[in-house]
Amino acid sequence: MTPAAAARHHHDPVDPTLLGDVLDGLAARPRRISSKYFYDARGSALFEAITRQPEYYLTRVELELLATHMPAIAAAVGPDVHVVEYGSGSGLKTGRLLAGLQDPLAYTPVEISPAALEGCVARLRPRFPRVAMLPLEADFTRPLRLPSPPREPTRTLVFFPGSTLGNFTPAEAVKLLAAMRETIGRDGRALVGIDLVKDRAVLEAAYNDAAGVTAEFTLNLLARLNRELDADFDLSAFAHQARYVPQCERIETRIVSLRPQRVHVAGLAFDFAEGEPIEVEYSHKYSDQSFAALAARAGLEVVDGWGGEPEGFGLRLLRQ
Ligand code: AVI
Repeated sequence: MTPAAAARHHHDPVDPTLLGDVLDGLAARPRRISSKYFYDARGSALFEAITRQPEYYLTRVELELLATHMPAIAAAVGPDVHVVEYGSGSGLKTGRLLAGLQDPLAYTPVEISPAALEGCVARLRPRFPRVAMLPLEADFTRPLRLPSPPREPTRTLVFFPGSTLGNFTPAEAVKLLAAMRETIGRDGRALVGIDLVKDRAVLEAAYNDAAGVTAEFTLNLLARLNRELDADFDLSAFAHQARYVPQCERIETRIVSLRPQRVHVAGLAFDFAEGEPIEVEYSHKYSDQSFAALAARAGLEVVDGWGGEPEGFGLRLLRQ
């Protein structure tokens, strides 16, 4: 048995979806593994650490926007809403939203991970005893059947902060926004955080922090594959690379092989040339025009917004 296999508990079953996606992705050209696989326990902790890096302005600015503009957001959204959050986050942004809205009726975090859902609700329940906590274990990229609040809400408000939308390709983002449109219904709203197109140096610094936390976050994917798929990636022989591609208005993150090498995953061999990349993440950046056009493809209209060029990040309110 390899050390990686020994480190994995015997009773931990291999996730067949992860295995299939990774084998397909490594066989493809260019090689590609989805950024959704970054978030094991260590990856989630490293992401939290990224949000505290001085170069990673996204989280800081979005929290400031919520602090400054919450009264205007609350007025635009109205009272007695059912807040539905896509993902369950750290709770910091959610706390600001729930504290600032007028008598929110219910809160539904939507997550695939039951542990993350439980943690989120356990953190928020004591702070918001009057808000019904109705967690939903589901994949938010599909239309959702929402749990019913104790009373009829005025409307549903989907909250999708963090520019997580930017991690989807434009086609996937349109599908996700269309699913969101179904979920909010006729009179609902969606409050979406988007990172804005800006100076290349600022963008690249945010994804190449000086402390190396983002590099560790990216390479943790290989550590996960070593542990969960009995792979033998040598983490010192691969490097994190994040570059802004202006034609596509996105940061593209890759894991690059530093030398010719053979890697095994679940008993299969993969040969890497020196410099050969695995594409792992897109982080799309938007202008007001490009975001409005994306939303329109999903049948949604931008009706309000907070944050623009000076802040470098925006919150946008959408409706059908
Ligand atoms: C979660 N998501 C919006 C982050 C981003 O900015 O694309 C993930 C991340 N990747 C590297 N740093 C942060």
